[in-house]
Amino acid sequence: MPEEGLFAGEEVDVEFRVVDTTQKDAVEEGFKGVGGIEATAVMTMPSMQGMPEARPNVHREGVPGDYGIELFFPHGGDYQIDLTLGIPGDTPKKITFKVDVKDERPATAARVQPYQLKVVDWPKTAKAGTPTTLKLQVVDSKTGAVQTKFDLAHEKFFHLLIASKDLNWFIHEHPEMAPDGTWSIPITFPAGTDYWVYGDVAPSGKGSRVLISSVKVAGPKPTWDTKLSLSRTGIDGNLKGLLSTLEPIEIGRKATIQVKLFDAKTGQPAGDTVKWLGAAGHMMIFHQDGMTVVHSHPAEDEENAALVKQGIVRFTGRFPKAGTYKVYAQFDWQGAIRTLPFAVEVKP
Ligand SMILES: [Cu+2]
Repeated sequence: MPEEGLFAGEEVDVEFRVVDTTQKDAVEEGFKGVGGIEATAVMTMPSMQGMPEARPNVHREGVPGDYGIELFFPHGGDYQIDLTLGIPGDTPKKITFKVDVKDERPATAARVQPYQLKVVDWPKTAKAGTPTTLKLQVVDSKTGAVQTKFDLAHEKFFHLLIASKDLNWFIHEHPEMAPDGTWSIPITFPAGTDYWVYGDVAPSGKGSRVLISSVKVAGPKPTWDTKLSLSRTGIDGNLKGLLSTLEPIEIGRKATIQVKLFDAKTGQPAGDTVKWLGAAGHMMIFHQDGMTVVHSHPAEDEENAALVKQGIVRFTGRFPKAGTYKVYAQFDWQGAIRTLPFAVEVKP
């Protein structure tokens, strides 16, 4: 492992050695390295249910017995790597490693990610209030090839999130892909401003990640409040939510974020939300700079299922750095998707 540890947003080679404990090495101290192994690796995040697995490449190093796994961590947290070792003349062996990954290093923010989200054919004349088509491609940064194979995450291949740069306007859509890898969706932007475009995708075998791009739209300025004001109450239609954290938020630590739902008309707890896209709720957390995004879902266990029936939905989130975060929580309630906006501050 690199001495300084593992960080999100960087490609890293983690090495491992396989030895035969029945044979001493002739030259060096220790046991003899086992060469010629066919190894496969699967990387998952046990705390992020529903996240597609990554199948990182494993290669042989120069010394028999030494191997390297090519890893990329989309964000910080606890990862699990399951190795299956095909050993010549022996039965396959399974080995599990757990690794702790720190959040992105600020200095590497400009580093090229393995994949990029590209807006294609964006009309310079794109205007608020006029229907337009947003076209996107996921491009392999090294080869420039357009990615056409994706893994499903929460029932969709592509979760498109768009937010105004002030973060106070937000949509969550699912575009369609043409065979050449171009994703498109008809959209009418509400105001003339800059928008962040986020693609939450899992290129096949590479795991989930949020890729970021942006578009500029002409036209009249936003009519909504463009100030990012703190708020722990969110409302959409008659669904009202109160946001709280079960423990003080610590930068880079897992935090349980609770949303208590109410019917705003009756004041009664809203325990009648139903699953949408395979989860009791979806939560998108955006740092004020727009560049750090966390997509979170409630854990699928009996305790949470019982809480949901009382109108209490608990998400696990992570706040990688200090600042104000805009939070959107989405629920399927009484026949419509409700989007509740919140904003919380995370102190240094
Ligand atoms: Cu989605």
